[in-house]
Amino acid sequence: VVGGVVAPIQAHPWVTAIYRQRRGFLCAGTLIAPCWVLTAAHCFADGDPKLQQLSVYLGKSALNETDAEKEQKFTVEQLVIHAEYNSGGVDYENDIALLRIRGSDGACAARTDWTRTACLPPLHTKLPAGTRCTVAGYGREVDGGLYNSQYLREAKIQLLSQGVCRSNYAEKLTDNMLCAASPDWSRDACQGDSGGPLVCETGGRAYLFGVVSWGDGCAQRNNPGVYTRLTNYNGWIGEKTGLPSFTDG
Ligand code: 4AZ
Repeated sequence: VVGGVVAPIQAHPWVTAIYRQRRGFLCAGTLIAPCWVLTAAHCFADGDPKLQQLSVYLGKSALNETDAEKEQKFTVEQLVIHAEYNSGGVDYENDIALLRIRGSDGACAARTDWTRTACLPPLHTKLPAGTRCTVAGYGREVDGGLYNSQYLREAKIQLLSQGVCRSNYAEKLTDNMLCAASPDWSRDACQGDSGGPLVCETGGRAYLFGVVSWGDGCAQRNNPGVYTRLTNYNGWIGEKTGLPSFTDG
């Protein structure tokens, strides 16, 4: 996150850190049900990883520190990458994937002070441009930086209209994507934040509206951050998880 501030995991208790054996931190994700983490399909773009190579952590405020009291660790039982990822010749189209997680005791995530599920928006929710949102992640603090942030960070940004975003990105932007930026272009998601949450407030409650997906650089004028538009995927998430609550709103 560029232009953000350090945030304790309690402030974003659904944030998930996904690691790949021997490569270290891979991507962020968001816990949407005790057994299910939502992330970006492009995290797995360089070939399907062996599931045994993945590990998933909840309750992590710092990437390179272990706090056993707060953390929960999981293996991945199932990886579901959207079948139409990158379809129609459009990069990052349907940039969404699900991980089914399992603890060493066979259980899924337990709710604690540091871990809870994020809510998906009610069906047919539409948010106006200017809606206030927060992006969180462990990614780069500067555009082109070499290292991820040691600590989880957050930045307040706002939704852009699809028309304005299209004037920036033209055909690269589809209706399955949404754009957000800060009015002065100083705050944005960046490399390493992929898969993490964009949470926006509507009706006095916060919902998961986006998955960090792509953008032209980070915090560059007229290059907003682009997110997978989750309101288009209630049906897909319901179908893949078998949890009817997502489809029924
Ligand atoms: C990336 O490389 C990436 N500014 C993620 C988000 C953004 C740019 C790049 C948005 O994963």
